[in-house]
Amino acid sequence: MTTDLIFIAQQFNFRGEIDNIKPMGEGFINDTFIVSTKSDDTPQYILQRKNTNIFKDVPLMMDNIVRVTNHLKEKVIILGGDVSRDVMTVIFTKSSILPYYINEEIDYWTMTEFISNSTSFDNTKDLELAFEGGAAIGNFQYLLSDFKEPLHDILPGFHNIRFRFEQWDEAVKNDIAGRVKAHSEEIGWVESRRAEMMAFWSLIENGDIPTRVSHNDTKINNVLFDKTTQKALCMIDLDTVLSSNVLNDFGDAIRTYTNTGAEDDQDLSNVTMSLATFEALCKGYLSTANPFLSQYEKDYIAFSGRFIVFEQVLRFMMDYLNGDTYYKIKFAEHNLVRTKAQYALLQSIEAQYDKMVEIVNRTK
Ligand code: ADP
Ligand code: GN1
Ligand code: MG
Repeated sequence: MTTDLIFIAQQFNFRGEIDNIKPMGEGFINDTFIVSTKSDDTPQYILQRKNTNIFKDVPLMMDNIVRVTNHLKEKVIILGGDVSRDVMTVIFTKSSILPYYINEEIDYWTMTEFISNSTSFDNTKDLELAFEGGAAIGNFQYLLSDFKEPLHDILPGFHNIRFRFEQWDEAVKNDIAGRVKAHSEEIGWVESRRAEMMAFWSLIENGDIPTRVSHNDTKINNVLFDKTTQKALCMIDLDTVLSSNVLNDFGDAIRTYTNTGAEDDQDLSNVTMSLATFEALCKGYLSTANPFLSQYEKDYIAFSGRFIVFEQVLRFMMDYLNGDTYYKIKFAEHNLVRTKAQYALLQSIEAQYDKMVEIVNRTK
């Protein structure tokens, strides 16, 4: 395994000599490794095997990422920032100058520069971090708000709830894993919210909420922070950058920043939405996003949390009904546990929704 990883890493045009390669991160989709180099003067690198079950066209995905990071770099230079730390840097292969390498097993590998002295968090109770993370999401969207080139739609229907309900209906009908009968309660959680979610979705379909470049996977460990100052540096994990809508990003931040428990907490009494964290996140986000957001977008900022957490309940439960084929699981009922924990979060958000709206109105 190690020999393979070294061989694969060596296909890329990085600086320095490899010292070691170790697994890294908690992602559910890709396999991530950190490549350390022998000298302190050369950077470390992130090597990833992309999940081709999910990302069916890695070359198109990497084309999106290269174009978006180039655009971000131009902006960072204009604004006098640090291009090596305020945006992710893609490393190309030595021989073909491609942003991916395909090995004999037809796995797709990519490399980026490890941003020096950076760290990420899997959850936060720290209000400063929530503010910083929110500001990083808004800034990412702001810097890309003038990116007008079409992006490849590499994940058709990713946050499209009409599409997700079509997949859901298939999953319930086919009942591949034979789990439908025993789980009518969880299925009911999704069904009872179908109408309100489709009503929200009509605002996207009729263009009231505009299409923009967004990240689409803004969970808290996809923001990098400076290890020393704890200031946010940039957004990473750009696989899901799409022309979509910015509410997906704020909604996923609500989902992951404000949860007082874990995404897969077995003790549901741990899982609530922290209103204080929501307020800090909202202030941070609007500090950078206010200038470009439309009134309609601002009006739905609080609802975006309900939308994305609902979608995640649906996606985890659907994967459970499908026999656990999408998300990596650590034990047999993991997707069911995740579904219940996300549903507890959804209920907590619903119960505090009026207060969330008040906070947005005070802040925007
Ligand atoms: P996954 O798709 O598995 O979530 P990520 O791209 O988010 O993979 O990487 C996993 C973790 O590795 C991140 O949460 C972060 O801690 C770290 N990481 C990834 N890319 C970088 C980078 N360019 N610089 C520093 N750390 C990184
Ligand atoms: C996946 O790749 P990762 O772990 O950051 C998923 C997200 C889900 C998230 C749930 C491409 O994110 O959409 O919200 O898990 N990514 C993809 O934790 O499906
Ligand atoms: Mg990630």
